[in-house]
Amino acid sequence: MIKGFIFDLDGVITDTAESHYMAWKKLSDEMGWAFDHEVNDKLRGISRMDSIQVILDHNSATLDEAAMAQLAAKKNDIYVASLETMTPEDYLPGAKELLTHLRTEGFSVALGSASKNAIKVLEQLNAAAYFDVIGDGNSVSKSKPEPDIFLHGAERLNLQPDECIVFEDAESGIDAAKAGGFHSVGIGPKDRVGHADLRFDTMKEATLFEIKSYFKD
Ligand code: B16
Ligand code: MG
Repeated sequence: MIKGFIFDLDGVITDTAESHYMAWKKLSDEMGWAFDHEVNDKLRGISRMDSIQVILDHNSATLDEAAMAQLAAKKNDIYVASLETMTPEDYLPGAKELLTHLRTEGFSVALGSASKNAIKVLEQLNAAAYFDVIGDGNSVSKSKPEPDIFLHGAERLNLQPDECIVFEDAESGIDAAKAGGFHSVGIGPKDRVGHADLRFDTMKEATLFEIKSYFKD
């Protein structure tokens, strides 16, 4: 029986992918690295340090750990500054409605984000009250596709993985949900999240009615 929901943040509750893109693009331009939306899509759901490694690999470049950390911090400063303009108007269509519905129906709800800026994003959206548990990039050391962030959420909600549905927009996020024994809902195209139990193109279609009809018993 489904008792809880665990939500990814970026790409499910709000669309920060473009803000991450702008920040990585600025850094890449300064460094003379190639970076485009196709590479940016590979960064969905993965940690900041894994992200810079993907960009380096794309450019056949190498840097030592300290230099990578320094550049990742620089990118983060640009990204965090861009979050200042985010407001409670910036939920993805349908996300706030679903979170509200889950609250009125008494489901347990956790956040399971790879982002170390998740609290800041929730503050900007005024979304903290929708979550019983907040799991973010500071909560676990192994990032998606490892299931740790979702297992952390389920444990804190006092639920078993098979009592929870994970919502994710990243291929690595659905992999993580499956590895942990969770039910999964993918938000986005088939070639990215087609391996989820249930998939919607956008959060707008992901109503509690649709979800309940699919996961009944
Ligand atoms: P930060 P999610 C992820 O958030 C993003 O999808 C991913 O692009 C980003 O690299 C990662 O957070 C780390 O973010 O640099 O803010 O710690 O989708 O897991 O909510
Ligand atoms: Mg995401």
